[in-house]
Amino acid sequence: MTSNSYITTPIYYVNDKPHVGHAYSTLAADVLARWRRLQGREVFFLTGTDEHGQKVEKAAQDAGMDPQAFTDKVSQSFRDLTATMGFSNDDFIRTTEERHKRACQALWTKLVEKGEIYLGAYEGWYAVRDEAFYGPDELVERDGAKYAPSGAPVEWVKEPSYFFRLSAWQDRLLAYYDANPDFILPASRRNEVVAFVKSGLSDLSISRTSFTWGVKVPGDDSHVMYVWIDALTNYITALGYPDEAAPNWKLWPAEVHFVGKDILRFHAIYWPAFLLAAGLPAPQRVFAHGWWTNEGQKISKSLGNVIDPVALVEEFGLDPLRYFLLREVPFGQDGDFSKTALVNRLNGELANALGNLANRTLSLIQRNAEAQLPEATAPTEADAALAAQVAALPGVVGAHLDRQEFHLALEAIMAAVRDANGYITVAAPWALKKTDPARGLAVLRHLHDALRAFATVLQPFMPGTMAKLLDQLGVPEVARGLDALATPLPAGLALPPPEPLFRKIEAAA
Ligand code: ME8
Repeated sequence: MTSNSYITTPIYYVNDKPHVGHAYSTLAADVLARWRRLQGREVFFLTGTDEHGQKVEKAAQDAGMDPQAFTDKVSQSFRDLTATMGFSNDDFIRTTEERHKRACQALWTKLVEKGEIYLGAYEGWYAVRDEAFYGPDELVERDGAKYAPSGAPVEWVKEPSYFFRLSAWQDRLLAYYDANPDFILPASRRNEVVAFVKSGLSDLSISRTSFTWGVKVPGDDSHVMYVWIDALTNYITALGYPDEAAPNWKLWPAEVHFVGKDILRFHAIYWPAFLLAAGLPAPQRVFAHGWWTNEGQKISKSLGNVIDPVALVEEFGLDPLRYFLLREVPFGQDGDFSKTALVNRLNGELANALGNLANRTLSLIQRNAEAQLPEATAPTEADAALAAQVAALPGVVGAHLDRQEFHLALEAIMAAVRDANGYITVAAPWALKKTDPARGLAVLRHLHDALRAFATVLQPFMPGTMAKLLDQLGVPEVARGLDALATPLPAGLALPPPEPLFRKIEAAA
């Protein structure tokens, strides 16, 4: 893996305000981006909004607004969410920006030059809600009407269209998947994509003439580009494409495109095909995560059960929400959102296990060690066992995050926190002040070292709360990277009195 890391989220349609599913995709990307920075890598982390196409044009019409004014407004609500969720994106792209139109037209022109695009006519099914074409054998029939597999209604479309020679890319895509076994994760999703490509690819309609809200096709103003070729191009626009001398271009190809499972086909089939056809490298990985349901039900506007991430942050706090979303469900699988489960994680793992461990240790340092970090002394067997587990943690967490196994990374951290709680219970430093004060201080030092490591590796998940914990532990800002863990803090360091890190919630609201 290169030392640069480019990490992206889907760009979200501005047809409606953001919900917890959108926050989830960007959260995963944020945690990986923060981890890479903690490793000292150069990172570029991108999110943004997808603003063209029929679906957005229709949403603007329904709102009685001009599409540009409408997209300005809704895009802002996604930008506001990045602040609410503490996202550390380096850029926020909008597909209505000039830089993006320029990139789309450049990519298109390149594909024309390479002989990959031809003019024809499209006749077939289209689902505006998915902004996707479907073959007749993919549709399901209900009450005499036809629907896409996603449940979206379809309409018959017949119009002139430019096509991308996708069918010619079938074997080269399969060869690419073969040569890059981790290009699509999780593996179950990879198998689905491979099977789909093996079943045969048709050429892809990549322009529309029946509406105008899109990027114009170079040299043919009667066509706008299909919203997916426009949307996918955002990932290279943001790095400066077509200016390959742009300072950020060196970050291509992306380390990971995070996407929901609903849009994997576009990212794992169309996108590498467009790129390879244009002579550009394909991304290193596309990770398709699962979908959240709400207390067992599909999240949908018509059911009125859309989960507002802003309300959750207000109710439970930002970091508990960030922790819960990545802890509760194996990343890649579907999950059910329940407030009871969130409260259980918050109370059990954050407030009790981690929060109490920090509070007990730091309070005892105030009382028994004159508020100063005790010296490191020769370890007992129990001390050495804890220290070894703690020392291994960055490597273990890093290996999981390299494969986007956020839940396993958090499980490994929590296992170490549980063991540290076992250690404090057995060592009982509160009882040692009178019987063996030197041992009491040594125990507190080992616990402090462990807490420092926990707080360091948890920063990407809970940046605000872990900054507070690192302050309480006396760790200077310059010593909060992974490398710094190798250098012990000096004995005698003055520590401030601790404050509770997490607020316990009595019962689910
Ligand atoms: O598809 N659970 O945008 P979109 C988890 N513009 N994730 C969810 C979710 C749920 N219930 N609902 C939505 C688009 N998501 C295109 C993308 S990219 C070049 C263009 C997340 O606004 C998930 O990541 O419909 C999904 O892929 C994305 O939101 C779809 O957002």
